[in-house]
Amino acid sequence: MTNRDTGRFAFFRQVMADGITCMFGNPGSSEENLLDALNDPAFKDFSYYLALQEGSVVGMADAYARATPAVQLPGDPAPWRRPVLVQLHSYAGLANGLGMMYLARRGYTPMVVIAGEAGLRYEAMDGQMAADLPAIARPFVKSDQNGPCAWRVVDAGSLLRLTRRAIKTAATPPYGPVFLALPMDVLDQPATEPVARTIPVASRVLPDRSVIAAAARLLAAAQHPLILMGDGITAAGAQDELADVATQLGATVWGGNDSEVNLPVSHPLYAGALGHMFGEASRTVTSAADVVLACGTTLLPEVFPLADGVFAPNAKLIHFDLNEAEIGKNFPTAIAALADPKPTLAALAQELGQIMDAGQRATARDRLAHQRQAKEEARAKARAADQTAWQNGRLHISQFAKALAARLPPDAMIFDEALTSSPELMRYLPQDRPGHYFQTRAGMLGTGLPGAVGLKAAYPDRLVIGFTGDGGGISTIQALATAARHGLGAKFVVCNNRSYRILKYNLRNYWQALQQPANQAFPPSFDLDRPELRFDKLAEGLGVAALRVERPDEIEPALDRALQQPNEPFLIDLMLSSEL
Ligand SMILES: Cc1ncc(C[n+]2csc(CCOP(=O)(O)OP(=O)(O)O)c2C)c(N)n1
Repeated sequence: MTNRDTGRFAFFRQVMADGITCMFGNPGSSEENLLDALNDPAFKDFSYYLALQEGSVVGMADAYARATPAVQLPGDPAPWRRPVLVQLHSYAGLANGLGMMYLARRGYTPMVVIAGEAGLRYEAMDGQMAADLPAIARPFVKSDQNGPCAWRVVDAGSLLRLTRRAIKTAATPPYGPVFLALPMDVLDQPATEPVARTIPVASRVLPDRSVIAAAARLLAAAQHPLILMGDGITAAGAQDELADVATQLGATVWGGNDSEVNLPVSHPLYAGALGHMFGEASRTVTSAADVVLACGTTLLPEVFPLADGVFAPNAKLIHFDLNEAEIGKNFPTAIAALADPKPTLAALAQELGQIMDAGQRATARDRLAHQRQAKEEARAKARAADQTAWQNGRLHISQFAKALAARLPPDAMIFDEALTSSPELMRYLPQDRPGHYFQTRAGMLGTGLPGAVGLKAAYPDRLVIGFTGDGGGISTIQALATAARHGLGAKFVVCNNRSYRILKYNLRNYWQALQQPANQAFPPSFDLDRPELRFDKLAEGLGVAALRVERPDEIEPALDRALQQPNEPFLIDLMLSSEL
């Protein structure tokens, strides 16, 4: 038996046979035999993206997987989304990566995380770094009917079986991260299993016609229909079907866990995301409806949700989702069905087309016209306010956004962790094409810089721009070194307001709820002005050229410089006001 017949080589043969071509990681001694195998010429087409802290490793991998479409390779019965492969080091690397794994779980990212262990033979010794890795990973991985999907390979005869199980589970909707612990001595044993192709479970689930018909009847008769949607729409590729249902009903569409382009932002019926913080803020929208169609979303994902009074007392809730756990989780439903949004919304649109009468259609058209006008007016007002802000001669984020928008090619990709700067930025930047705009999600800080690197790894030929706040940027600043090392020419913009500004907004809300004055002092820990964070200098220290922009007249030259070399990563440190 040659060395190449051992598990550490077989592992990569298996993942490559499944069409996985790269891995994001940060190495340690307990993965050394696995990484050593990668030097084999057989794996020369397999890329290892090194990131210098695990938050960055998993953040990059998450964005890479979000941007990577389903593909059909020879032998596949249908296209499917390959999970992204992540390698972390023992408990130490795994623990550092857990926050971003939570992001991947909430965001339904197909992801296989592996970590090495010194070896089963040391089991009784409790040596340095000994830890129950699957137990650490369990709360952060996808669960199936058998429980949380975190496993440990203890026998060489099941290495590929478990590798395939991990790939299949991560890649079967609803997607999510799974974990596999790989002890070194198991990987050093001969692999006895043949490589066999993995196939995820086909799950284009369409409910019975009677269920669709009942939902269509409720929606057609609604006076105030509302659609709540989330990233389950993008996971199913159901944007067109959603637009069709919304348009027929003239129903406004709001995002729940909405961080992808689930409906083009310019669609007249798209009203925005409900927001991630306060159920009280969402209630104005949710309680005004008499029939609510929820599809591909959690209800509701705020940090401080409302337990009661979310929906009107007699409102009817219809919930279609591929994640059974989300359906009827918090609120009673009138119709609840395990359903893939794409065929289900297509069937619903067809049914509505047949049953809506002339009066219902006319009312739906009125609703649409009214919503279109309200949206256009709000947008014009916001843009006018931006113009006024430009008069005072100070750098304003919307000025930068407008200048950048004028230069973006149609296939540019944007990763948005601009947080409090995001609304002004996104008034000008496109968010209409699925797969071209990605927002941060799940409350994990530091997704912006690694997010841009992950997108650029997935699409090296496209212009990728990642926005972050200074708080987010500093927490995963090492991502820049990955861009420099691997020649990933992503462009980074730090919206530097020298504060954790969102925490100030949220605390002000809290004061308001307690009827306290709004002009109190904020905790000093919300400020990032001491020491001054020089992102331009930090970037240069990590191998990325950078410029600081402090005045409006510096915007155009900075953009000229940033966009000059497509393959060169570049950072703009945008000095914004810290005012609320
Ligand atoms: C890992 C992690 N640490 C802390 C937080 C809490 N937190 C959420 S937003 C935020 C501040 C973000 O500041 P910044 O990125 O500068 O954006 P800004 O609010 O100024 O727009 C913090 C500290 C978090 N969500 N995750």
